[in-house]
Amino acid sequence: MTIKFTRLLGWAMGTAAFSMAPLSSTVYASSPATAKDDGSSSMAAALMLGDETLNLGESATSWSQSHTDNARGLQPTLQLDEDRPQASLPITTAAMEPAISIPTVEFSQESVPLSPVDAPTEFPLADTPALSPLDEGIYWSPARPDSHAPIGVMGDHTHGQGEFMVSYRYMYMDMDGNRSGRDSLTPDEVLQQFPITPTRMTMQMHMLGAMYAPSDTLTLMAMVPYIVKEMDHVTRMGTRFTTNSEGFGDIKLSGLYTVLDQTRQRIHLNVGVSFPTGSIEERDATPMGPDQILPYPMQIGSGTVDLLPGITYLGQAGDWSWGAQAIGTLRIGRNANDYRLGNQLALTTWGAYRWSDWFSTSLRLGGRTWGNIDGQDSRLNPNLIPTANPSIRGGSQLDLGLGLNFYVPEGGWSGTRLAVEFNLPVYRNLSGPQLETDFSVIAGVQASF
Ligand SMILES: [Cu+2]
Repeated sequence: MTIKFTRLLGWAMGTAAFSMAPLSSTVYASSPATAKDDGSSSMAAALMLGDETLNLGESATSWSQSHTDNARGLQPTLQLDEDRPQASLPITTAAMEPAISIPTVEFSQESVPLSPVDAPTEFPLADTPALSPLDEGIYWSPARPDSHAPIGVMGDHTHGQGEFMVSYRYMYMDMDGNRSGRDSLTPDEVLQQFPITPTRMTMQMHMLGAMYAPSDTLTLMAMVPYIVKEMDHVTRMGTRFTTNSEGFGDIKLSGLYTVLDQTRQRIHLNVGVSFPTGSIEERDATPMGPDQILPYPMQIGSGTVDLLPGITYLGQAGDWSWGAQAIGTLRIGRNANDYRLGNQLALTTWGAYRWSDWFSTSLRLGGRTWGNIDGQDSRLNPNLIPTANPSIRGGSQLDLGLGLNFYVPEGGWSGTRLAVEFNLPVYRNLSGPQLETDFSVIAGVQASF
């Protein structure tokens, strides 16, 4: 059997109409077919998707090879019949159902254009796992500096099957001065209501994170925080004092489950649980005595098992990307000290621009609303200091965040990320007197394997 194709064969597949953006695809033989010693023949084929060329590899007489590790997850099969110049190249992808299929064509020494094939207008997730494209194309791309949300957003992205990621974040939060409702309060104004007032608090958090994807649709995430708190106070008598606490906080485990991956957009569900590993027994010296139980904001953990349900949306177009996330914190029961911190709802949305393949900037709006404390630690006197009063702990805040994301696109450190985000409040409405957050900075490094 000998089949000789002495020139390239151009196969035009026509235009595929996708639901978001038109995309044209062309499959062509990228090398002449040649006869092999064992009597089979082979040729190489390539697929053009939009502006890109994807090498499908070299094929034998009857050849089928999985390419799920390449950019599109294509599984082409090229067959050259033995006695006549005929080939078929059905192309299936795991995320396309039905598959785009190029019909069997007869071709000769001349180029043979194919008649246009109707592509499906949408790509529902098939039974097979979603793809993890390594490059730009019809799917959302993880290989961009802006494919991770601003570093202050957690659980923003998923991973391809078998991928590991470790991360370290450092967060610094500065709370200077008190507020009630939308109005600032001076220390003297707070001292008219309470004998002691906090004047300033700082919180630092070191957070270690790990992610692992057992499949393309499920990513598991663990986060372990180490928290350092410091609070300055003044009393009616003019005495100033500072309390400190630090330790490992509540460990969070989450599953991120992809429910949509099409036309360069993704949606995943966040299902998380926070475990009460952080201390609610922090003590320090105060004017009341040398080893006093500290008020609620100085404790390290919540003391309760907290559910963290959420949903995350991501999109990309050209050099722009965007996203949004809603995450709730639902606390279950009461802790060992007979209280429960307020539930919380965090909503955030961001836009990012990719200036190069290694650098992007982002602007983010982050809103948060949280409730008062239910119950109370009987060792704390709610009339002594606002931070010990469970009924003035709730509030709402809106922050504007400016983020920088750096990404190593290739080489030995490929996939490593460095990011920083500065957040400034644009709206604060606190049940108070309560310390107000004036700014926060988050920096992080992430490495994938
Ligand atoms: Cu990750």
